[in-house]
Amino acid sequence: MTNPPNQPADYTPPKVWTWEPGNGGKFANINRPTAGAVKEQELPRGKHPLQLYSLATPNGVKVTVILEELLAIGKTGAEYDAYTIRIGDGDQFGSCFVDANPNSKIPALIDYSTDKPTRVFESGSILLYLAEKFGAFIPEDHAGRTECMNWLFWQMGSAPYLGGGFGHFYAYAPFKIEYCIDRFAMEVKRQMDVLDRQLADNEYIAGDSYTIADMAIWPWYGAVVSNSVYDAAEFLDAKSYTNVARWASAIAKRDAVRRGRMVNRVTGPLDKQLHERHDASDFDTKTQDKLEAAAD
Ligand SMILES: N[C@@H](CCC(=O)N[C@@H](CS)C(=O)NCC(=O)O)C(=O)O
Repeated sequence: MTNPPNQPADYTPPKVWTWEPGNGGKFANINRPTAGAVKEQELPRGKHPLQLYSLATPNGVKVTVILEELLAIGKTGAEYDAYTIRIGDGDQFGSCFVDANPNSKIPALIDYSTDKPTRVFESGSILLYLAEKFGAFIPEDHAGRTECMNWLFWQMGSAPYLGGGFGHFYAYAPFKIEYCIDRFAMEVKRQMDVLDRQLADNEYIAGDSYTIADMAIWPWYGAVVSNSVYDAAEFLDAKSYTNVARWASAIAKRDAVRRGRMVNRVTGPLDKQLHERHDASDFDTKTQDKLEAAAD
């Protein structure tokens, strides 16, 4: 293994680490070693009780998918307003966003239907909150619920190795470091194998029914097999995880998933981007825009 010129083998960490702005790779401009707001910034508020502040990253998509799924089964109380938080511009460090999520990361939800507005942050917590609030996508029996929680928490603990570990060093780091890529590729492949074995015997992650465990895991691990994150499907031999591929493609075909993926999306084809969502008809307007654009 060769060392890149700016990473000599004899690097010794100093006694006390200090921040050198710009040392964080692709996202250097938003990374910093402190928490809290850096600017006064209000959050917009729409007409529905549920207000979502997010972006269509894998963590953001989990929430728009459950909201669209809830609406699809007739839970009208799940109507929501979704606003885009542009993390590249530092919106997550605005004062009102930090009040909603002191961790300064999307997604953040505020539920105004409770006596005192309830803030909900961490995508796993939001999935659980909504599943419990509307009594859907979470098994009612204790054993089923426990299995669903097992996988929900599995995702929360595992995905940082895929995103912050593998994805960072494979796709975003300013240079390729074999040691880091090897370490995280091995772990991600192990995780894919865990899922593949589970899905060999189960239609969905936690058993026979589609639950918040699928909604949490699919945007990350489904994206590996469909090659929509890090362009690493070939490198990780993703096609060998045939059960994951079967499950991922079934979920991708769901109408609510198609809609949820569009909300707060600011990259990719324009007809797949819905920056703000306030009503189900916003998707129709989008289709209308697309037809008009095609006719031009
Ligand atoms: N564990 C958190 C992770 C959320 C997260 O990492 N969000 C990213 C986008 S996917 C973010 O907001 N990054 C902005 C930043 O780090 O400043 C969750 O699941 O909600």
